[in-house]
Amino acid sequence: MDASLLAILTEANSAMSQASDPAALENIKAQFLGKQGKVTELLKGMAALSPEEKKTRGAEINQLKQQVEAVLNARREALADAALQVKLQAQAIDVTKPGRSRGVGGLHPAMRTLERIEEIFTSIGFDLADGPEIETDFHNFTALNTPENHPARSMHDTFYVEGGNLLRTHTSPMQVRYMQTSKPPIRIIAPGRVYRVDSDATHSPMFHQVEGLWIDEGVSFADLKAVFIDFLKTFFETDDLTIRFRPSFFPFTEPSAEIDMAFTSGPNKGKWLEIAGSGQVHPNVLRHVGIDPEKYTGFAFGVGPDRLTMLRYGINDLRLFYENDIRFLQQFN
Ligand code: 2U9
Repeated sequence: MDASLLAILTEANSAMSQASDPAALENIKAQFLGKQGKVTELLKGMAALSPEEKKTRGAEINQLKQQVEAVLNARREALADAALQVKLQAQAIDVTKPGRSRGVGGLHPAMRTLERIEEIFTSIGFDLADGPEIETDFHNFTALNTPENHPARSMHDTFYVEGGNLLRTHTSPMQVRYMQTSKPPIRIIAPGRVYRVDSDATHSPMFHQVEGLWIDEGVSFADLKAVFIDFLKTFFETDDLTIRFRPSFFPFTEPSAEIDMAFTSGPNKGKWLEIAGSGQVHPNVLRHVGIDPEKYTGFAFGVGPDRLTMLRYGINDLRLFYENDIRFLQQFN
């Protein structure tokens, strides 16, 4: 190759290596290999040469053309490679990073309390009772010695559904059903949802109850006190409680008592809180399910677990239970 051809090659090489993207490179290619490019013009200029000269000059220009093409292809590859590297860098995934956590759900505080109460009572030999939330009048009221004209039966207090049935107003009908199909000794705990026509700042139309029942020969009010006081101490994980049984009235128990509890230390020291109802099962209730009240006696109690949950966790507003605000719920995980 003579000096003028080598100069073209050097010029192409330097221009192409300075092209910073494929479009610029294609422009430069046109300057050398395009229709009016420098190499093309050289080829056109051969027309005037003799056959002998065409042979040697043609070979030289072809060599130049091949070398310019080689430089072009090398630069094309380099640019494509650089572009790929940029893209890969942008899409890079650090596989050593920990995965994105999905977050672990937790039990609602009301359910935690229900499960805790169930655990405490099953650990001392109580069985779990279950039953429907839509109940008959017999299982919800009549069997529980509730008079026909009792206000609890009114439309203002009870949700009635088609066919004369109702949404259970307490968990007692589960125990009625259990007693209908089992013989004493009966030791059961009945947790679940109950419904009442009641809705304001401190009442929800649906709330939870847990009731307990122990029927056997010679079961007395003293047994009720022993079992329930022991339950409260286990539940609150302290012996530091005072408890009083305050005389009351329920159609299904006689005698009946409400159970109040006071903390003997801490911010609530000395304050009485009503936490349960209880009593000796009324003889009429036993008769309704075919158990002889001359032979068997028993006690029953009912607690509102939502109340216990509020006490245990220091929650001051019942409505927090039903708003399902994740910031509230996450505190119990
Ligand atoms: C049978 C016989 C008797 C369960 C009882 C109470 C008293 C009571 C309330 C406590 C808080 C309801 O959720 S609450 O508002 N319960 O006062 N419950 S005795 O008596 C029974 C249950 C079943 C067969």
